[in-house]
Amino acid sequence: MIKKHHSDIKPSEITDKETYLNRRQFLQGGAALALGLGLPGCDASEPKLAAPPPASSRKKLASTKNGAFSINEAQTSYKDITRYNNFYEFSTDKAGPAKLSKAFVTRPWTLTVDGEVSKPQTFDIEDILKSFPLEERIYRLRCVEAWSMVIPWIGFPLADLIKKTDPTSRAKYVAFETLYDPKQMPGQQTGLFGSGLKWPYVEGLRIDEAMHPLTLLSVGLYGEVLANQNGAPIRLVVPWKYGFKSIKSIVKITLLEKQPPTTWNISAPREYGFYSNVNPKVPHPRWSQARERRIGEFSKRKTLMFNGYADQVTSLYTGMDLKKFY
Ligand SMILES: Nc1nc2c(c(=O)[nH]1)N[C@H]1C(S)=C(S)[C@@H](COP(=O)(O)O)O[C@H]1N2
Ligand SMILES: [Mo]
Repeated sequence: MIKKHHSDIKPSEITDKETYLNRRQFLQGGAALALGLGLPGCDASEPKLAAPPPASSRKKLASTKNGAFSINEAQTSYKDITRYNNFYEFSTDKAGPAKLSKAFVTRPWTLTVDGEVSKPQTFDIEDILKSFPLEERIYRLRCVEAWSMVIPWIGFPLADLIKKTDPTSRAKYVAFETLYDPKQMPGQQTGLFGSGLKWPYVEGLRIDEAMHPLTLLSVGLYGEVLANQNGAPIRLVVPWKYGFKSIKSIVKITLLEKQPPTTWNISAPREYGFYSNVNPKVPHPRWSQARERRIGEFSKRKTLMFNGYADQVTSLYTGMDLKKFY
């Protein structure tokens, strides 16, 4: 199982020697759990990239550029954004999701919003696309593994969707859930021999984080409908938090009074907290978070507090010890 999983990667394709040696050790030891328990998609090796999505599966998606919410940095190429992915439902390899999600069915698709709301609703994805004005926003995405990208997302504020359901005063947290469909998502079939994660993938935010104007539900990027490997048909984008908070292929959003469990926190609570704000001053227990490699660049750059969004989000955490609430 493990062997098969990595058989398409030749040592010569892996630039980082240490990663290769670790991987070999891992394969020899057969320690299936180790892969998943450590890193939310964080494996620094260079993957063997799949062919780009066929032109026939790519659809244009119109949006209005939101300059005020966009950064002015070179965008990561479409090729890298769609071929270097973390989507453990399909594969734990960076190149895997692009190859294994080609036949993923994203229509029909519904997204249910329930819990502490007076108007629980199930939205059809087609209605969502018609009801919410779509914006383009260029955001940084910083993976907990210390790489980053700059992505021109298309989407709309999560707050706009939540407001339609009329949250009650008890709504203090928001829980998110990815589709559970092992027939379509091979990574959900593997149990302990795959990523070791518990399915479905779940994430959570505090209600003020969820309602923050930067928090986006994304349905596209680079002027097109989201590729399956990027979380089609609808995924979250929380730019000041580590990438694993940006849950893909969402089917359910539940407003709650209590803090919900989250996939990576369940998997390794000492390493991944509920908040998971990008913070160069709080190292991961096994590596520094002070620097990152921008995909497509060679040298590393400094990681910015809250991934560069400190002006907008610092006030959400006033009085909180961010070492404790990591
Ligand atoms: N359902 C689900 N969502 C997920 C993941 C995943 O494995 N499953 N990986 C996360 C991680 S670790 C990152 S860095 C981002 C990557 O998003 P991208 O592939 O669109 O760049 O998705 C996040 N959302
Ligand atoms: Mo990540």
